[in-house]
Amino acid sequence: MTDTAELQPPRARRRLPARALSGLLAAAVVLGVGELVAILIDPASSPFFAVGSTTVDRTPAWAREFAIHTFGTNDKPALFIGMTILIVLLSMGAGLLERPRRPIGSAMLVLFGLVGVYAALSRPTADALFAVPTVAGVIAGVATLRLLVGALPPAGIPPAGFPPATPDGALPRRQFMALAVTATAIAGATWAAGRYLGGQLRSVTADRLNFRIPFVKAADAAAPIPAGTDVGVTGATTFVTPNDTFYRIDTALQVPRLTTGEWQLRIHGMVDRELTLSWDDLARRTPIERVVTLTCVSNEVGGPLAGNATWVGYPMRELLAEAGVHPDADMLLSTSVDGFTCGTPVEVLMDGRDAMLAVAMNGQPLPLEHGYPVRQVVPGLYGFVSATKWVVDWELTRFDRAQAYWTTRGWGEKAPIKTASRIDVPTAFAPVVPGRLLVAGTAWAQHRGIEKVEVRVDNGSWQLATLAAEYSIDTWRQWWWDWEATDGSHVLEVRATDLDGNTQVEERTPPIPGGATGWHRQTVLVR
Ligand SMILES: Nc1nc2c(c(=O)[nH]1)N[C@H]1C(S)=C(S)[C@@H](COP(=O)(O)O)O[C@H]1N2
Ligand SMILES: [Mo]
Repeated sequence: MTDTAELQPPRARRRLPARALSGLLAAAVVLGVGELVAILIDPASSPFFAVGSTTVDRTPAWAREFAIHTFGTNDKPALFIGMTILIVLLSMGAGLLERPRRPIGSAMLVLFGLVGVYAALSRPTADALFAVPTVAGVIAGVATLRLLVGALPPAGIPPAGFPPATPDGALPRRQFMALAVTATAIAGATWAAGRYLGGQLRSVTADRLNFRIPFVKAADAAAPIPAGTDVGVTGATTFVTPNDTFYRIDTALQVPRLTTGEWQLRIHGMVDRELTLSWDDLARRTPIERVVTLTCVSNEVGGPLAGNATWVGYPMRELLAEAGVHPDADMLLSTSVDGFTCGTPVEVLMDGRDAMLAVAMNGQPLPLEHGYPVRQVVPGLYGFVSATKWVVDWELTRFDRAQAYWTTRGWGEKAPIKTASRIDVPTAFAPVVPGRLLVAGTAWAQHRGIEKVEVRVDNGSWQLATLAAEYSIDTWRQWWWDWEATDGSHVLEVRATDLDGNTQVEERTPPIPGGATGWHRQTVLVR
């Protein structure tokens, strides 16, 4: 043992960084090459995004809630950062373990590759070719690792035929550096080319620029938004949410790119007539324009996951009637081009409310993140059971036969939006001076409508807030209340009552399975 240690070149331990770097570069080459090859197959087949998406799909409900609660709509960047940290650590480990005659690191890369292949093949839209980007990436990555580690002076006794390390390690070091720079360049170039060309090849920008918002006849237009739907207080929720601040929630790590030319909607299952609609078939129909407030079931009490927009679209009811829904079909299972599904009660879609296949949002073609070119908007239901973006398939089925994406993950089956209210101003712990103060916020109970909003201070008696003008029962309603603020710390609370007479309950329950309950509370420091 002592012998071997003595034979060890003095610089052996210093090579740890080089080994770790080798592993890191090998992993970068796997991901870069994988990304480039994926453009030939499908963006969803890229090893990085396939693993990310499969992680999202396999995330247990509590972890998703934790992620949304902690990171809000930044849950995607948070996932990417987490994945990157894990990849960096594992690949450095692989590099440290790799030896010319003991390719443990290479074996680890192959193992990670198997995970990547498994993830790619389990994408909802996958075929066998989805394995190719990861396999190509791993081959390139293992070659990179072998070359880099092979160029390092041996750490122990030089194997037969291998030149012993020069005293200063000059030659192997230069060779290693050259290889490392090459590997960095390859990884960077393939990744950049994959992302860039993938985006160009599947660009929908031109399609969206040429998109003509359907002309809505006066009789089918949304009623004008009266003055007075807004409270007009800085910090209070505006009645219409601009597209660029509209909350975005979905499982799509890469925004699906679907042109109007590629878009089709297949209607099948328990129907009299199967239909496949092209964009032109859809655009021939008569559009309606409506103002509807969307809400995410994951919204915590007082949370930001709700938005209100003017939508132009085609009534879902008419398309369902055309297909002829069987009387015993009670679920519309809608599928997005990326495989996400929603199960919506047929009854709700046929009961006369303005459920639509929306194609425009606030006077713009749908933004890509909000479902371009076609998404569903169903007043009164949470997004996860109704608001399928990039929708391409409708299957008429039954709740006792089929399950949608979130119901298989512990969420409710049928999910009407719960009555909710929120204090927007003053914000939590905002410094406030004593005197008259406007408390303002929003409240919603889509498709039932808001009857009243009440506010109380420090467990006092409930006071009626003033309601802003009502637009419709499908939209939220802003409110304000005059408060004579006195010195000290105070707790403001709000509760709303809908037009069915349901008042929000005090009991706090989490968003899962059917939406949070409880009163929004704001602590205010007055001095
Ligand atoms: N294709 C697809 N559509 C989807 C989702 C999704 O993950 N994928 N999420 C749903 C959920 S949970 C909500 S709350 C709404 C949010 O719509 P928005 O992002 O336009 O606000 O979209 C719904 N439609
Ligand atoms: Mo949601």
